[in-house]
Amino acid sequence: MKKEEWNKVEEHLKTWTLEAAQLLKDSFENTLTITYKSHIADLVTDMDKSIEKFFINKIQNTFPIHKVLGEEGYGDQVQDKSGIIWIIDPIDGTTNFIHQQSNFAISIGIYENGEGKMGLIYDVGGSNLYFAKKGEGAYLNEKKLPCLQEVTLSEAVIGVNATWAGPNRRVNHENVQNIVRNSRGTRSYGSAAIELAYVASGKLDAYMTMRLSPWDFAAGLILLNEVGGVVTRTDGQPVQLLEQNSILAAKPGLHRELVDHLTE
Ligand code: 2AM
Ligand code: CA
Ligand code: CA
Ligand code: CA
Repeated sequence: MKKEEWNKVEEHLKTWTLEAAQLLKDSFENTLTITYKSHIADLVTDMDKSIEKFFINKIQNTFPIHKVLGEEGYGDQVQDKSGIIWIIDPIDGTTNFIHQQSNFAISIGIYENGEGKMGLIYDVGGSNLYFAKKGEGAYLNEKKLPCLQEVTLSEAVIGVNATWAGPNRRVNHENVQNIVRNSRGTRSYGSAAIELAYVASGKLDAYMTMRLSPWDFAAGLILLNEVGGVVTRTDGQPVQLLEQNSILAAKPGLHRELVDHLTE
């Protein structure tokens, strides 16, 4: 797609996001309808569904040939990476949205033939817009984000979910405990998109998590790419865009150190 067309996408993407964010803020006044998906900690509200439909409706009317892959399943059955695909998480951090009304985000990554072109993460409660365009850098609101500098584990603050610290079937938890002990500190925010945006903006030095879906990481990958962040699976292998992946996002140098610990 040509540059002018991408400019049009950017303009709409930002306008629609601010409209959707207002709908989310307005919903705090109303009673949410909450249901379970796969288990009791996997929640979905009527707002997750209506915000996804809001974006799909706008995209289909404005860019009819673009495809949409959304968490709540109202988009297209995307089988391959061809063409332009909007990968949408209408609310990332639904538990936070329900319990705290903060630390939840709208996350949208736009890919062309599998290549990340535009990523947006909007921290609705904090009114912070993280935005990146391939080759043009990443921004937090109006401020351009600097390239990430190398850091060692002993100086690093790492985003990690507490379930990792005990026995689990995915990683050797003793390796995770070594990382936790040898780091400066750990944090857990409950929104993968915000945690990836925090790595891109330097608030976290790394973020690692066991299993994310495309809509959780699609935007974050594009942001991190623009600031020199390294993102792989926790074993160091490349992330597959349309699959579930473990995710390890980190500053250069630290990423290598973390993979070494995790694969020990
Ligand atoms: P979600 O809120 O969009 O579902 C913390 O739960 C983080 O992990 C959130 O970013 C959440 O995204 C994501 N996540 C991914 N799969 C999940 C699942 N099955 N249950 C709960 N959270 C999940
Ligand atoms: Ca969910
Ligand atoms: Ca999510
Ligand atoms: Ca979601």
